[in-house]
Amino acid sequence: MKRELIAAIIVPTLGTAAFAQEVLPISGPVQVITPQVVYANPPIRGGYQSRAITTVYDNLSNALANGTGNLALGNCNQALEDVSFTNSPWALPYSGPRVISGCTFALFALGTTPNPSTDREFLVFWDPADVDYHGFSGPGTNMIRPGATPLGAYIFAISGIGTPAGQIHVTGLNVTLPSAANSVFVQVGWLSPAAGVPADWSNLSGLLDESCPNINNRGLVFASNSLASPGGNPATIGTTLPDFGRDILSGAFTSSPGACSDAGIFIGSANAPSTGGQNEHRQLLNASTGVQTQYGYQLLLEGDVAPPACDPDVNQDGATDQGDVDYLIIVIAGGPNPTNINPDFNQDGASDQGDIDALINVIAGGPCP
Ligand SMILES: [Ca+2]
Ligand SMILES: [Ca+2]
Ligand SMILES: [Ca+2]
Ligand SMILES: [Ca+2]
Repeated sequence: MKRELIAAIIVPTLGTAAFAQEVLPISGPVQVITPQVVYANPPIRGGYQSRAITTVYDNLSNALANGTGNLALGNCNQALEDVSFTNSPWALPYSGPRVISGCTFALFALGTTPNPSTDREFLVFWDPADVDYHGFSGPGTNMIRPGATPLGAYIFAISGIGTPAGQIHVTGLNVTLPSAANSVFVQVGWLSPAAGVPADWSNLSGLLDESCPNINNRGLVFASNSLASPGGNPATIGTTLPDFGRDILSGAFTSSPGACSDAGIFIGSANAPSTGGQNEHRQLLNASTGVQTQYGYQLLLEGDVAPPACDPDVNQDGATDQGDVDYLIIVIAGGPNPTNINPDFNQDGASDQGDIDALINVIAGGPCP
């Protein structure tokens, strides 16, 4: 049980088709039917039209090809990863709604084949205001504010995952980020079916799939999309700190943190993230590719991204007025275009009267096309 890293084979399974609900474990697509999401909170979505669904955080898509995607974390049933939208389409000052609607996450299983009667998988999304790797109330305390309400919590009862498990793709999530937050924390792991719907996700004591000390058959998969060196950012879209929370279920440790007495809770510490021992404020460095590399939890998040706002100051003189309309008319008529703007202002593929009309509308205070 001292072995903390267990190599697990993750078969590349993530397809490009956008199915409504799917999982892609090692043996091919398996539908995640709606009832398999047994709990979702909060089921609220704002009244706006969906735009393009795109990746807003990615520490997963390159991992199988680049040789880092087969590193699984044992001795724990849950992890807590920070996701910053720095280096993401959602980076502030992004002003549109930010709703996480899809997620791909990686789990591993050894021994018995996971099934809904013995295992459930969960994803919980936290407001960064409710989480601190250093301990929410100081060193030695829970990283998550006790009793806090998550931004969203999902339990999956997935059939058909073989051993080892792989990348699980789920859609239909509905997690709205606070407008001022440039990050979100993701709590992920394995829940006992007997746990039902936990009343307090900050404390899963007695509710995880395995008890403490665990038998090390259920874990989480880490990787580096970027092959960043130690201290760097393993994600290629978005950013994660080296830190993560690891709720250790090892019988090798007898004193807190990381002991059976705090199983189900992530215990914070003030120090830099540890690479070993029983400290639950951790980081993971590995050299599976021959070079020491910073790893993070293998995770990809998707959501709506509004197109960039249009710029009606097409002649770039600092004012938005009739001069811009005149400028666009000339460009569309085949005249000079010294500011090198794209005359297809409404982005419909043609440069014509419709663009002039759209520009007039924007200058009059209307929305960008
Ligand atoms: Ca991290
Ligand atoms: Ca713990
Ligand atoms: Ca102008
Ligand atoms: Ca046009």
